[in-house]
Amino acid sequence: ETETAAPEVRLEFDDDAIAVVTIDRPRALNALSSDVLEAIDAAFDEIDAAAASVRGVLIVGAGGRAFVAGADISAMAGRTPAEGERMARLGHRVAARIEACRVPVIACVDGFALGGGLELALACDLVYATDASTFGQPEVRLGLIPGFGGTVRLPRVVGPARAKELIYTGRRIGIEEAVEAGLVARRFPDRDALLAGARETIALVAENSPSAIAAAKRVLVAAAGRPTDEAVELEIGGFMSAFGTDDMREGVAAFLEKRTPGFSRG
Ligand code: CO8
Repeated sequence: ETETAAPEVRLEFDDDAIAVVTIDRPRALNALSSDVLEAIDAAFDEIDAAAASVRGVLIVGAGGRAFVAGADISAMAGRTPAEGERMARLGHRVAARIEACRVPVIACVDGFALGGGLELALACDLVYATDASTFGQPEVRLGLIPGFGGTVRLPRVVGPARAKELIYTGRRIGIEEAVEAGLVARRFPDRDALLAGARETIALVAENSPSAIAAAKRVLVAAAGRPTDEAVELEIGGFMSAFGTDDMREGVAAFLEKRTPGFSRG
């Protein structure tokens, strides 16, 4: 099944119940125009509607050179602060959609992940990338600052010192440094290996309880950046709720009976 959310963003549901969101605007290195962001948002409407039959989501960039080279710079010229706010809020809405998605979302980076492109990747659960990838927050070179979560999520992932260094210098880092910084969870020699690796991870996750995965993601997202006592309460709430699920009864019974659990889908 192939559906078109918009010409520049494709959503496909493949045979492995994986939703693939392809940003296909190669002439602008897949830069995020408002239309592209709206289309990603719409793609997540469809993914959420199909939730019970979707095991995970991959976000990829078309064209072979870029994941996403940032927000669309040509659309920024001459814009007012109010328009800038609208752009940033739209970007944050997309990030919130990704974080609210019940299944894991993997950013499959092959090429440039810059500015809003890195921020899009940071909103995903995992960043997998090829050796040909480069990452950076070059906004200050344009007289801007990150507007789609870079000041918020980057320091959580790489630590405040390295985040400040990246945001203030705007320099690009390669795969080695990105892995070492904890930005990239796994590296791959090329795009095929990247996509195969991402699918393999989704398949491994899908062996587990969907309700438990969704609950773990909800707690991880909600707890990020919260004080320890609040984060701990969120975890207790999620742990407690799990005791009321069929999946918990089934998972524990299956372990004790030495058999494979049969979890409910979605
Ligand atoms: N926006 C629009 N067009 C772009 C962008 C972009 N971000 N990046 C590249 N393009 C276009 C180029 O203009 C060029 O178009 P054309 O062929 O018509 O001239 C085409 O893509 C190919 O790019 P280059 O010729 O520049 O290719 P190079 O190989 O020479 O360079 C680079 C590749 C290094 C990636 C270079 O294109 C570059 O520096 N791009 C801009 C990167 C950048 O600054 N990104 C940050 C943008 S600001 C941002 O993301 C703010 C996020 C917050 C926004 C709020 C939510 C949306």
